[in-house]
Amino acid sequence: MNSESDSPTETLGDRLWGTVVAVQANFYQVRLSRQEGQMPFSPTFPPTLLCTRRSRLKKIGQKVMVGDRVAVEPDWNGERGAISEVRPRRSQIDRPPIANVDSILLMFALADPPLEPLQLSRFLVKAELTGLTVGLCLNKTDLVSPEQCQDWRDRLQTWGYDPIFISLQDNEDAVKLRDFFDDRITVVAGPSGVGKSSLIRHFIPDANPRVGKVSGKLGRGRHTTRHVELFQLPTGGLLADTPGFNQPELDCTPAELMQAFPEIRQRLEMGSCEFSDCLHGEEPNCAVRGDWERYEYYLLFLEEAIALAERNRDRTETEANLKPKDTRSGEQQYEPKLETKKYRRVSRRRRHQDLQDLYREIEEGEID
Ligand SMILES: Nc1nc2c(ncn2[C@@H]2O[C@H](COP(=O)(O)OP(=O)(O)OP(=O)(O)O)[C@@H](O)[C@H]2O)c(=O)[nH]1
Ligand SMILES: [Mg+2]
Ligand SMILES: [Zn+2]
Repeated sequence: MNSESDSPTETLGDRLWGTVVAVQANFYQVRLSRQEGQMPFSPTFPPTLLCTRRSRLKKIGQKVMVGDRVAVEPDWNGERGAISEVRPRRSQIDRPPIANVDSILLMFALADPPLEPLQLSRFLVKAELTGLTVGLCLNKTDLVSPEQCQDWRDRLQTWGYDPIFISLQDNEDAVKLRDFFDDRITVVAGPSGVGKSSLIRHFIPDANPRVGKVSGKLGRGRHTTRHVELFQLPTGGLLADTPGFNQPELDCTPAELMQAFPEIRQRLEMGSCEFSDCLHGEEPNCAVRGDWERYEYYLLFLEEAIALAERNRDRTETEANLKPKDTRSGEQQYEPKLETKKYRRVSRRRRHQDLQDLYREIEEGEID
């Protein structure tokens, strides 16, 4: 691994290719891929170039987001660039909004904050639901005994995971993560205080991932909550820090939930349940139910998934058949609705709205 192998050489005519690493209002920071015969830090083409978006892309409504692979045409003597094409996205996550993410590294601490199996499971399930590669890193080994580390290792292996144990107090330790990060886009996620930003600072000392100061006006974390940036590792790969949160919402269907447990996947590979639509609860002759540690967590999450499915069904039925009508007395009543509404369009519009809010805040100087 070396810094010259960070991304494949790509050129097309006069255009350069690169990856968007940050978005600031209508400007994009693009990290360029190295061109043949060009030094990685050539003065003519710096490794990152501040770019605008060609108006043709604006006209066709082509958005540019962090993680996008883009073609860039040099402008103003190579000091600036203009994005002229966006490659189709391989993947996209919404929180934080990043395209082409390959993997999620879940980071937890062995102590301070304490490692809680239910919370860890919630994060693991949430990460598995994305369908991306999931890695698990347990930090702060310096705060626990080697025996405690070994106990966690054994326990998590029965869950189907092989965590990487590190302490960021030990300068050599984080090297264990390099192969996981190699040549891909990784999002580092996990609860607050486990060492996510410290990890990024460890690899990229001048990256300075922003640590939240509370913004007076909105009373919420400045930078940490919304600002998205990819940091380039000297050994290859791009990392995104995320703000810690403690209770991820699972919002999945029961069928999706089953697939998010390695223990269930493994049991279904070995045998099948009597009913093809088995939820692995009370059904007879279930191949999944049994004495495995996280079965009770599965049942707990299943209840949530079923409740969510019921809420969605009720809402769909109500909204499909009825439309709200204001009565003369000012009360709202429902009356049959003539036209059916497509719910997906609403959520897409809402997602779009989130980004619009973000841009507006950037322009208003809320986030920089
Ligand atoms: N003892 C010990 N402390 C650590 C280690 N790694 C990080 N810390 C400390 O843990 C605290 C939290 O670290 P951060 O990197 O800010 O944690 P974070 O995950 O980014 O937290 P949020 O941004 O709130 O989500 C800091 O005081 C770090 O110095 C470690 O390996 N051992
Ligand atoms: Mg942080
Ligand atoms: Zn079953």
